[in-house]
Amino acid sequence: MKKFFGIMTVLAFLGISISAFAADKELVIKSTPQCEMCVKTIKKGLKKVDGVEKVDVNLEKSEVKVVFDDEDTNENDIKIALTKLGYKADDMNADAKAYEKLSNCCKLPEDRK
Ligand SMILES: [Cu+2]
Repeated sequence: MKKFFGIMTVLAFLGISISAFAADKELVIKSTPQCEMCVKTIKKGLKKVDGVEKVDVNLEKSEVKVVFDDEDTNENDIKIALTKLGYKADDMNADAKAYEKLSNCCKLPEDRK
């Protein structure tokens, strides 16, 4: 029984120290959203990434703000996920195929037909 409590104490201590390392982080990415449809696409798409907790898209500033748990994901993975939706993420280019599939209004002004 004494041993059991010993193990429980160690487990509880580990649990506390692990949760102490996991922190919510905020990331602001320069991107290329054009309209409300993009806002929806980006929010829906990035929320599918494990660890992403909050997504805000600022159309005026062309910024995507993401709050994430750094235990489950990282800045690079989030940026890659954004490019796979068809949008730029800082210096990373949008995935060409995903970009091609975007609605006309969601493409960059110079690419609209
Ligand atoms: Cu759009």
